[in-house]
Amino acid sequence: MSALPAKVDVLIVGAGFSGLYQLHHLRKLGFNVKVFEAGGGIGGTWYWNCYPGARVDCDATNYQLSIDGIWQNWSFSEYFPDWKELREYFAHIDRTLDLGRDISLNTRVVAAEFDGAADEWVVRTEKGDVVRCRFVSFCTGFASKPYTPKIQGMETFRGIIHHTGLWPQEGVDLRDKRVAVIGTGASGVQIVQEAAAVAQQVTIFQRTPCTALPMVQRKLDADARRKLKEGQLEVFNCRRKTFGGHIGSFTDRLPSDFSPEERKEFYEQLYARGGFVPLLCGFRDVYTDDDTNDWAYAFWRDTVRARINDPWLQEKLAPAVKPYPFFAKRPPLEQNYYDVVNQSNVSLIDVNENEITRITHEGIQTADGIEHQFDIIVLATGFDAITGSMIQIDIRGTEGATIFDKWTAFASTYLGLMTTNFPNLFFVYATHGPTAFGNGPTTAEVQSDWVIHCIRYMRDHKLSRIHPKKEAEEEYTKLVNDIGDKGMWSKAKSWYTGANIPGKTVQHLSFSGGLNVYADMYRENEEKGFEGCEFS
Ligand code: N01
Repeated sequence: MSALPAKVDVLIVGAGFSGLYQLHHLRKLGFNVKVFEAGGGIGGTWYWNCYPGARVDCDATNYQLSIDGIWQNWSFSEYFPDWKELREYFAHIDRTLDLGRDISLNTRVVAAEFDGAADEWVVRTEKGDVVRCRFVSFCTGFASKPYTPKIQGMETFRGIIHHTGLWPQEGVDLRDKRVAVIGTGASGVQIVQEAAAVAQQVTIFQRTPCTALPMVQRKLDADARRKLKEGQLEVFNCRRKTFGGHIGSFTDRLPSDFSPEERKEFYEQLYARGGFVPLLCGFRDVYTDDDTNDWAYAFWRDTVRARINDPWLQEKLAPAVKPYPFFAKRPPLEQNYYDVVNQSNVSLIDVNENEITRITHEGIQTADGIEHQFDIIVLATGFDAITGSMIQIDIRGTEGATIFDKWTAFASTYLGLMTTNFPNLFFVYATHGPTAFGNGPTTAEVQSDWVIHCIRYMRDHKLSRIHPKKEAEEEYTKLVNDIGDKGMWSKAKSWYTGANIPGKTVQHLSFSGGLNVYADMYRENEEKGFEGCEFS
């Protein structure tokens, strides 16, 4: 681990895709850069989320950085790689670019305060180290603050209890254990699939059914890898021009272009391709038209129900009445979730009918008075997403107020990259970026490019402070909210809007107009000399 310096040009917080990309490019430009990473390894989310079954829901060709020298010498073995292989990929990046010498692991940033007299940030770590920097860039991701619901008695449980986002690095053996999984988002679905194969018993505690789509996992043999490699540059060139930052975008097709039979056949083909992109992009108006959305849900529901034996379970997992607009919550990708629920060692408790009243020494007690005994309780309960990653840090700007004070009631940003009263502070893959709707590496690159170019511009023009104008921030924030209101996301309670966290303001936290539109907008901004910002 590197010794901490007293002063650097740029301090990056977080060693995931964004942090590594910025470190590499800023270092190449001659800046003195350090990365502080809270985890004991690099990889961001793939360091923390090492629970059994954790794997990415974007395909391997899109889920990588476009840095020259990295992609040419790397091939994934599966189309949707798991956390272990993703960690190997990050180790490859580290080795190839020799990044480690500028990364301090186990170094959690807890506070940052702007020193207006020096135009510098004073950053503090949990261990009490203090570092000064001209620029601070938060690459803390959208999911670095796990959410654990307050359940009475949690501390009294004598077995093993962990949140999926804080899974022990040494792992937890699920074999022959009685396992409870609370939560049925992507994390819950993934761990249930693994546990069902080896555990004595798995009990799913479900509050809202997810609408999981088939992953259609594929092993990539030498031939498949060669073909993907041949098309890789094309993927990098095209993905920034798509809505979600991955290949596959909305078409102009409408359901009315098809007869009912053709429409079903068309959707069956898309469904069979796997992943959420084909189905999401099948009809242009699935996000905006109620009839299209209802039809898409009904297709999904009937397809899933056909795999589930028990009628009660069918209704729990794929209800007759659409629980929320299809795609208004991010659909997990499943490999055999709707099959393993038929197994005799898997059961489901609907916490709406039979709520969790407390955690006991032995397990979980429900409202019907039954104490369900477990060896392991998995909290797959999600994250205080997007804003949470930054507002958990005591970041104080020119007025002395914190980011928490500023964003708690109403988040406002300029281009999802900066916010007023916090000069020389950048954030990416975070508040008001294309975050929830954008492929991670693409979003990281697109937004980081603006940050890198801005820092270079300031050096070239001998500027020491950048600050977004209030009117520019108001205008961009209005845009985020106006576009967000046109979609269906507010009709579901999810991390997209903060509705998954009790007491959190429900608002649009991501730019939902598409990564392509976002990229055009910020490019224009850059070409106009970072219009919307004041420099000194
Ligand atoms: O979290 P989630 P996640 N009692 O918020 C339930 C990415 N990711 O970690 O829906 C009972 O989706 C909650 O119920 P409800 C991916 O982008 C990706 O699974 O609020 N249940 C919900 O079912 C994903 O979208 C992968 O009613 C409670 C669940 O917990 C994002 O991270 C893998 C509860 C939380 O689901 C988050 O996914 C993993 C309570 N008190 C994650 N409180 C990949 O595949 C909450 N819940 C890449």
